[in-house]
Amino acid sequence: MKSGTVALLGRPNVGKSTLVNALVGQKVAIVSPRPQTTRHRIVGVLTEARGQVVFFDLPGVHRPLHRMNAQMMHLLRETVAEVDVVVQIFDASQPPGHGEAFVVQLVRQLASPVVLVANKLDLPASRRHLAERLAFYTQRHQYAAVVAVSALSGENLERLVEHLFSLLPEGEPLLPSDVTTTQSERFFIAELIREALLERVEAELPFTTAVWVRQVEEEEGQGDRPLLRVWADILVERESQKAIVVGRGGRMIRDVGKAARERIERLLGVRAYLHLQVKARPGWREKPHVLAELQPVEGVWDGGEG
Ligand SMILES: Nc1nc2c(ncn2[C@@H]2O[C@H](COP(=O)(O)OP(=O)(O)OP(=O)(O)O)[C@@H](O)[C@H]2O)c(=O)[nH]1
Ligand SMILES: [Mg+2]
Repeated sequence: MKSGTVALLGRPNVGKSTLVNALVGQKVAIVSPRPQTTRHRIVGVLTEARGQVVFFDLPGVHRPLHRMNAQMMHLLRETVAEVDVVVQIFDASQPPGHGEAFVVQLVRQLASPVVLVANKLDLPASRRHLAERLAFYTQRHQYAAVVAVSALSGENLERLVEHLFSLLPEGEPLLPSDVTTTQSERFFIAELIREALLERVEAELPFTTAVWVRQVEEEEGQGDRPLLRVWADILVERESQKAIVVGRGGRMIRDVGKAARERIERLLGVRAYLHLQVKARPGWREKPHVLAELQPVEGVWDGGEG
């Protein structure tokens, strides 16, 4: 049996979380078209007859301008240094720039094998420029393997998994075979609310909002679907942003709540009531106690149903 850890490293928005979800075969990480969607280390587990891969989805590599972002980059560096294999992923539909060169600098400092993944192969711009964009990386680092995939369509993912299993050490599974993620249900609920929010807000709001689940109460529901009552705060930086998130006549917050509730119900196999409140917390991204509250509490969890 093969067993080990794999970290996903790359710029924001290249498709790390989409790829982890596709490889695990279940949504464990939220995805959005906004950069810096992932703010923590999210565990996704793939268990097969040939072994187990524990994936660490990570924030995208970016220049940190706030304490929160510095913590994100610290976690990222720490994680890539300790895993068995690193998957360096880039968006093949975009020309490489300084950011991509910086990611290469990071992997050049690592002792572990690095698999280079060109993602978004389904986009015509990726196919057109694939060879030259791969060369940008392969001229700068010796990769253990190179694969072009589409995390969205699933193209070539099996090849990537083959490479990963071949690079992982022999060993027994690290986690029980039915576990797909280790984040607590409460953290995942906060993330699903944030995902619904990220789809609906623009400009600086994706960066200045956070979701904190204050309380979850479980009651007996109908059939085998328990009823979850969730009280959550959406934090923003300023009163003016609060007005945007609430929306005219409360429209925006209602839409966010509805979308989040549907996802929570589908993914956790529950019925849910959400009580959302928007609160202005100036400077929350700099405050250690707020950042500590937003950490994913690890609790081994099999990822529910969907
Ligand atoms: N066309 C296409 N889009 C993709 C693919 N993979 C991801 N995307 C899209 O790219 C955007 C970013 O995807 P994420 O998975 O959130 O990217 P990420 O690297 O995790 O981003 P951060 O968490 O912000 O670092 C989303 O709109 C995805 O739907 C792909 O293979 N093809
Ligand atoms: Mg992500």
